Formats: sequence, C-alpha cells, structure tokens
Amino acid sequence: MTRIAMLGLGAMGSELARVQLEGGASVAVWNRTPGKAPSLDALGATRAATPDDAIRDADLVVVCLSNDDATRAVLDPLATRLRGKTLVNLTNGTPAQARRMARWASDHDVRYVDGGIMATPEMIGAPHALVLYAGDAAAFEQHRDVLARFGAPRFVGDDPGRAALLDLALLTGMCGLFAGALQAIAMARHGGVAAEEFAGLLVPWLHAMNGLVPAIATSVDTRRFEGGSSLAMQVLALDNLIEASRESGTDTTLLTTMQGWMRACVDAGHGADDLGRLIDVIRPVS
Ligand code: FVH
Repeated sequence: MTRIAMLGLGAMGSELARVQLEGGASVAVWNRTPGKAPSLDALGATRAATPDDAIRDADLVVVCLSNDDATRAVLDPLATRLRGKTLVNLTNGTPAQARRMARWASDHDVRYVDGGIMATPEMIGAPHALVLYAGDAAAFEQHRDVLARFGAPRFVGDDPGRAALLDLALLTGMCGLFAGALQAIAMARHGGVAAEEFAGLLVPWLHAMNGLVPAIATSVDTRRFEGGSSLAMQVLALDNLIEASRESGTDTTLLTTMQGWMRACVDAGHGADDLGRLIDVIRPVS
C-alpha cells in the first residue's frame, strides 16, 4: 500500500486526503494550524505534529497549500528527508514556479510531479474532476492509480511547467466566462429581470456559443480568419452593448476592452475577418 503524506488541509487538501483515506490508503496529514478537517480522524488519518513527521514514512508526498511561497516555506527545510520520495505539488502556481520547484527537487534527488487541479473541492473524487500532471513521467506512472482517486489524471508532458501553463490558461478561460456572465446578469437585473430567471436564458446561450470555440481555435492555428461574423460588424454592435451597459450603470471595462481589440484589428485592415483575428492583438505575432 502506498503511504501518503498530505501537507495542507485547506478546503482542497482536506478533500484530497479524504478520497485517499476512503480509497484505503494510509495517510499522514499535517496542517500549519492544528485541528483542521477533524472528519479525517474518523477515516483513519494519522495526525502529524510537523511536516517532517508527516513525510517520514511516506513514499508519496502531496502538497496543496495557498501558493508557491507557502510551499517553499514548508518544503525547503525538508529537502534532505524527501530524498528518493515522489513529491506531487498540487498548489496552484505559474510554469516558472513549477520549473524552479522541479530543479530544486532534482538537486535533492526528489522525484517531482507538478499538478493542476481542474476541480473545486466538492468535485474531488467525482467523475468530472480532472487533474493535469507534468514532470517526472516514471514517478507519475508509478502512482497513477493512487492519483486517480483525486480525479481523472492526465499527464501532459515532461516539462514540469506544462500542467501549470494549461491550468492557468483554462482558469483564464473561466475568468472570461464568469466575468461575462456577471456583467450580463448586472445588465439584466437593472432591467428588472432577476438573476436566476436570466440564468435560464444565459446558460443555453453560452453553451451554444461554446460550440464556436473549436472553429475559432482552427482559425488561429491555420491563420484563416474567415467564415464567422465580421469584425467590422461586431465592432459596431459592441457600441450598443457599451451604451446599454453605461445606461444601466454597469462597469464597461470588459466590453470596451473587447471592442478595443476589435477596433485595432479593423484599423489594421482586418475588418472582414472573424473573431479569431483578435489573437494578433491579445498576443502580437513576434
Ligand atoms: N479551492 C478551490 O476551489 C481551488 C480549486 C483548484 C485548486 N486550487 C488551489 O489549491 C490550493 C489550495 O487551495 P485551498 O482551497 O485548499 O485553500 P485554503 O482553504 O485557503 O487553504 C490554504 C492552505 O495553505 C496553508 N498555508 C497557507 N500559508 C501557509 C504557510 N505559510 N505555511 C504553511 N501552510 C500554509 C493553510 O494552512 P492554515 O491557514 O490552515 O494554517 C491551508 O492549509 C491553492 O493553490 C489553490 O489555488 C483550489
């Protein structure tokens, strides 16, 4: 049986520990503030007083803390004691932080796997949870079955920064979705439509628009920006969205940013192109 050390029992770490215990693993848990996640005790967790105690007998050390600073503060003093173990870092971080952590691990003979959790705590262990992994492929394969208890495991490459890159890119997509949804809700509510009622219209609309993303992706890859609605038309249509937004006292930052991107493309002579062309403004071709 794999012996797991779980460092960090926040909202996410406590769920990660729970599914391992329910799956029959031996789990030693540590959290900076003692007494967190008391329900883990009944599931058979071993409470460790220090990170050092938690990792002592572990083959697999899983870390899920607030950020990279916290992770380094906890792991740095453990460097020599982690030697030969697999360290799976599920703390959210940047690709550069993941690569720096991988170098640190390599310097101390620690097998390093970086992870990006594409799930909320309630989703851990449920069918829709996805966890991206990158780094030491052999270490990942050795522990794949155990890691699968968190959610569907997907290894995305040897570059230890790749899971973080994809994680942050996916979260960026989510930010756009939620920001747009909240902006839309604010406008609808100003017009007397309750948020819940409006969500009944909004969700199927966004679902239908999601269906256009693969075509946009193809246009970006092939640099053939034709076939969709023209930017020349859309930049004018945005005037109405912005005006209505202003009339309702709603912040227009999101819409004016989008319109600015469109206008830059139109001014550069790409008014006949579709939305995919915005990629050149968001990330100019070098
Ligand atoms: N919760 C979510 O929806 C998202 C889903 C996707 C992945 N994220 C990332 O997961 C990391 C942990 O998030 P979390 O939800 O568990 O966060 P908290 O509930 O706030 O728990 C934070 C834990 O980190 C400990 N901690 C913070 N600073 C330190 C430190 N300097 N030394 C030691 N431990 C530290 C904190 O301990 P305590 O405050 O209880 O003593 C918690 O255990 C995160 O990267 C998300 O982006 C979650």
